[in-house]
Amino acid sequence: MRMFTRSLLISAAAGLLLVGAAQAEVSVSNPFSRASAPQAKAGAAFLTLNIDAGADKLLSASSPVAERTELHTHLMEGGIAKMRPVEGGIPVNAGTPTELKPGGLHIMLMGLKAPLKQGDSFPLTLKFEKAGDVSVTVPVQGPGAMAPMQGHDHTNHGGHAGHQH
Ligand SMILES: [Cu+2]
Repeated sequence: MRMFTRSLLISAAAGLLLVGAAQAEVSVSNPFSRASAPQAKAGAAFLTLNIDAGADKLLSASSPVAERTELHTHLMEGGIAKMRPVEGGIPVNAGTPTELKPGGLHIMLMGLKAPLKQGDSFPLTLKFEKAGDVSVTVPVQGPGAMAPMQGHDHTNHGGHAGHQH
């Protein structure tokens, strides 16, 4: 009887742990990429990461469209923006969206197997420290796109900088 109670307690505790782990959910929103030039061997993917509780870390990413994928950030060096691999992953904390966007953090697609074409989309798998693998579909927008397509936004068409209505 004693033994029974004890094992019951242990499985109840294990069950709680499982529920606790499942509660922190990472969500990926607004993924987008940009069309690449025909000879370009690299592209980038941008997205927003959220977690509903606790913290996690984006460790790496992979996509069938690229031979290699790296997590990059931009740093200013002598007035010039340079890309650098992120050391130790990209943190995701509850309450603060982690934005990967042009000019900042991004997922670098290296060794593109074919040019990224506007209107196409490709799969991207993100590997998190706790959440494991999360797969998203990344739509390809125009070469100068700065944000995911909103559908009703006619003020910021990719590549039309300087065009005034
Ligand atoms: Cu980069």
